[in-house]
Amino acid sequence: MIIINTGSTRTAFDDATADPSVAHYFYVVKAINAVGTGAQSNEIDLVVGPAPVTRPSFSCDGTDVVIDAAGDAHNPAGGQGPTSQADITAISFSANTPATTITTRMTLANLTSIPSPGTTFTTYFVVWTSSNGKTYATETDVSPGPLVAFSWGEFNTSNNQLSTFNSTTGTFNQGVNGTITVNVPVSGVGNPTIPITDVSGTPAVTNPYGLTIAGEGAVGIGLVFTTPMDRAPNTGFGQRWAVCPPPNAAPTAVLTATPTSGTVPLTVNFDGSGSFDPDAGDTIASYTFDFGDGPAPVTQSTPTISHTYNFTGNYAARLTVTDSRGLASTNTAQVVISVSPKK
Ligand SMILES: [Ca+2]
Ligand SMILES: [Ca+2]
Repeated sequence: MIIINTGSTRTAFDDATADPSVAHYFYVVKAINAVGTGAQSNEIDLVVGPAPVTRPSFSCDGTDVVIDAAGDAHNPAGGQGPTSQADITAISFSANTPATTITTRMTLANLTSIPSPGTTFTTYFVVWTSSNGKTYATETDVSPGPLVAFSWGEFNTSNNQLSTFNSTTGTFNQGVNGTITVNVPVSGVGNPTIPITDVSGTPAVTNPYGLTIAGEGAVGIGLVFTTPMDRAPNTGFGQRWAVCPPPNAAPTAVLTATPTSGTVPLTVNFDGSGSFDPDAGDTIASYTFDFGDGPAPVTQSTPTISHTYNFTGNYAARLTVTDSRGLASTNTAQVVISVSPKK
């Protein structure tokens, strides 16, 4: 079938009509001009895969708040050879209990102290904005030996360098999926509350990302390449941490109707305002009324509605509700409306 005639010169097409339950789509294209229609192209088979998983905007445990593909690091010196020592795949945040130390953890595709050819050292940054609005980073400088130095401080995003510098402790764990951890005192980054329970509040970590940057010469006095070897994620930022909202209990739907019986046509006023949610801070966001006599259910944000029954019979009118975090009631409130023939 023809799914689109673009009507103009186009070299790309986004097929928004694809059904995810269909495993294969086969496409051909034909060019059309004033002279006529050309022969069709070769056929291509596009395999439909699962939809990408949508990650929530925040994380409670801080594990892999940033994820990034392996195989996307490059050597700014132009040398041939491994770049996997600078290839970020994930970044996590954690804290001790009670929270006095934040630990950043960067995972690398294949971590080693041997820099990529043409460079002499590699610097690993984990960057984030704290609850005080300031941008901080941990920095790990690695050169062969291994010589490893851990530090943290405020971070200048215009030159990708720490603007305040504090030495600290950390770990350097080489190998496939190797990790670098760096410890930061909570008191040094504005004493954020860890965790917060308000998903709209400002947590300890907002806009996290990672950078790996190569250098030439000695660490600290050598040349630093301006183009990172890798950024994770490639654009944008990872999840906020640590946001741990309390468990969400379902709301309870309660329905009343006035009157509940009468002669046709019978107009009934329904009221769901007795519905409630047990969680502090949660409200009832929507009310779905099903009048039981055929029309589609009505969903609205207000608790009252009237409906006219035009035929005799007994109708089960039902109400379900949804709370402000999107959770539906597990019960269905029901009132039976008895509509009798006109006298
Ligand atoms: Ca990467
Ligand atoms: Ca709730």
